Amino acid sequence: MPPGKKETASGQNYRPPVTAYLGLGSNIGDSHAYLQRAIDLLNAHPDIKVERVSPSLETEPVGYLEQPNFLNGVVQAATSLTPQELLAATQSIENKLGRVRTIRWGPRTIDIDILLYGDLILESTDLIIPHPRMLGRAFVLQPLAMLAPELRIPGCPETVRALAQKFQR
Ligand code: X6L
Ligand code: MG
Ligand code: MG
Repeated sequence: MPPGKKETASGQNYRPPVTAYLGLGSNIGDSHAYLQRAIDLLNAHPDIKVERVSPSLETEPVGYLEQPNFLNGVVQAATSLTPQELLAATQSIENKLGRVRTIRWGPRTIDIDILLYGDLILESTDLIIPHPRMLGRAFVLQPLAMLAPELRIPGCPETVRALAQKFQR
């Protein structure tokens, strides 16, 4: 039986929901509206239940600097999807909301990143969990700390609150 799958007393297989954290970012158009539409589309998926949403924070661009400020937020969701299925779902929502990939690290209507998937560590070619850039990024850690300050990232001894505090000034 694949990891995560369970068998019930009646012999049926099912996948117990996992708590996942998703990072949202937008810096084109009405970013508040894009974040909200992404949250609504995530929750409309039959196998994703949005449980909590962080405040949205305006953040300065990182990586590629000549672009507008971002609006960033984090969503806590319960999902019975596998990580790969969740990635397909988030990419489909990005496409639905007009995401076009031109400049690397450039402006986007919406970006949905899988930050955490339970306590899973996954390093496949197209999907790395925990998200490889999340530990050093205030635009991820600050909204995540507002949702789950006591959370620990797999492989990292500090709480999310402690990691986020390094960016307070
Ligand atoms: C050196 C090399 C220093 C690369 C930084 C950092 C690259 C972050 C990409 C980097 C580097 C990224 C957002 C953003 C992006 C966002 C804000 C990325 C991907 N996404 N800035 N920059 N919010 N504020 O969501 O995260 S591009
Ligand atoms: Mg991103
Ligand atoms: Mg992304």
